[in-house]
Amino acid sequence: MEGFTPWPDDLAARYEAEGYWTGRLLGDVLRGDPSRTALVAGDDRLTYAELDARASRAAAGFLGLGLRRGDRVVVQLPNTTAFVVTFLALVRIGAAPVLALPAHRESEIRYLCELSEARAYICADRDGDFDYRPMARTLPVDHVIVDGDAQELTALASVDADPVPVDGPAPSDVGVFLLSGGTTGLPKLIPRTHRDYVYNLEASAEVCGFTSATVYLVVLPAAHNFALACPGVLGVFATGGTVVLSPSGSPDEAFPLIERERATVCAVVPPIALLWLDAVTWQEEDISSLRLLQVGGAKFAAERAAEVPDVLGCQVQQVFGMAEGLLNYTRLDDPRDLIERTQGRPLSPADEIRVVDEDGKQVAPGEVGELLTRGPYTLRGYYRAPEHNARSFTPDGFYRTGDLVRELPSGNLIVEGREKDQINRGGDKISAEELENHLLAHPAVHDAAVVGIPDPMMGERTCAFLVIREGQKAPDLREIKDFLRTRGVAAYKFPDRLEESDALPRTPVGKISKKALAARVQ
Ligand code: OOB
Repeated sequence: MEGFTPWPDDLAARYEAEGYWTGRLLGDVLRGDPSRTALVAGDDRLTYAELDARASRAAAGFLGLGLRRGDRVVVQLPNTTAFVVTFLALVRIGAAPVLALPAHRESEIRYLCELSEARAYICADRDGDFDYRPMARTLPVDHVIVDGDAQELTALASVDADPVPVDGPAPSDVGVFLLSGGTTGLPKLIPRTHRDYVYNLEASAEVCGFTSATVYLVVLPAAHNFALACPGVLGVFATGGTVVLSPSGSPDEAFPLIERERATVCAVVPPIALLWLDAVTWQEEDISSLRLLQVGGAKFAAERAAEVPDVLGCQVQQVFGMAEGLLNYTRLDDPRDLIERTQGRPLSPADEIRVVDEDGKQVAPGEVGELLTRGPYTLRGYYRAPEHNARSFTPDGFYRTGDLVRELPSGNLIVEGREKDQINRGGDKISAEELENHLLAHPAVHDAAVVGIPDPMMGERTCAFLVIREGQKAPDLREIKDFLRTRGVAAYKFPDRLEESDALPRTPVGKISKKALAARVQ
């Protein structure tokens, strides 16, 4: 595929020879007993046989529409049966889903359709009070497919045909595109091949002890890597367990599902874990079936991690992962101290880790530095982004994560901070530059800079510093949010706080000093 950077031949040969890469495909992950429950979502309860049949029929339907191996399809669906069936059907025919989040709006979706030259866009009719259809009608794609009330558009339910033999993808094909958190003006697409993503989910399932007895509750968007494949929905399918979809992580929705389905595992971001630690005092449900709570996406404080076993009655696992690839997990049998204080260690024996200083030199053991990595499931380049790739990778193919870490003698990593210009708002990633560009488009704004400010619940919140044009009235936070909404920006990127400034502080080389700005709001 043009725009995709493959692994070099010598490493590819090694990953195959050492068994990391197999011939297994994403479309073949349904490996449970045909009569057992694979998926519970709303009123749906599907066995492996039923889910497999649904995916085969949808795959035939997509072929009937003219979608083919190598095509890209932007998929924006909430945690519903439709998401799971659509994902499986597309990967079976080798059309790669581009996994947008339900919170994305026109600015993000249009860009994703254009960058990927998507053939189709698949969405729900609505999400709360947001109607996806007016936006969908304006997108540059051949097919708009809607789950629910499709109006004059193509209904997802009508994309259904008798199964046909499928000339499937090759294991080395790009199977799915994930979204990067973003550090530049525009988000980036992460191509994940069938063989690297299958390894990602299978190895994760093994490390996390998933079996056919696992009942996995999904509370994060299933389109996010953590809930999809770490080990996530796909890791459960590959080991024959049951996936239960929850619309959100709110205890009102999640706890009754845990009780009813006897869920054993759940993956959450730290704000949800904190909420659950409080919620047990007022929620009445029995959540004693829970055996493992995976916490990741942002740093989870050691003190809070230590409370999980007593308060929620289950083990805690810290997960420090990224859509780009590398996954770090605390192991289920790690000493308590490592589980609480560290963000885990690399999933694979073939993951290569370097911790380096500003000059790219390895730091002394135990010192803080930037984490670089390469391995059998870490990308070698963002899709169609040659200039960005030149900066994001070392000449020998290590991905520069932008995360500052310390490596312990055990190999466990502690995340100490971040070098990239990104805000991590409770696991949601916001590119400062992307938001600044939107703010600069406001007629009253002369200059803008965005920084994260510490927050006990979210880890960080977003603070925007604005320099107002002479003679203009400064917009307040509500006006700025309305302005961003009209521009079609996802709401999680809206600033939480505005500060007016006469001028932005600069570093000696003339760049805006985010450190000085962050210090101002402390
Ligand atoms: C996960 O993936 P992304 O792509 O949304 O974000 C990756 C970034 C990391 O580079 C790091 O900055 C931050 O999120 N992060 C953490 C963390 N987990 C992720 N920072 C501190 N502590 C952690 N435990 O967020 C993701 C992907 C797969 C599994 C889990 C999380």
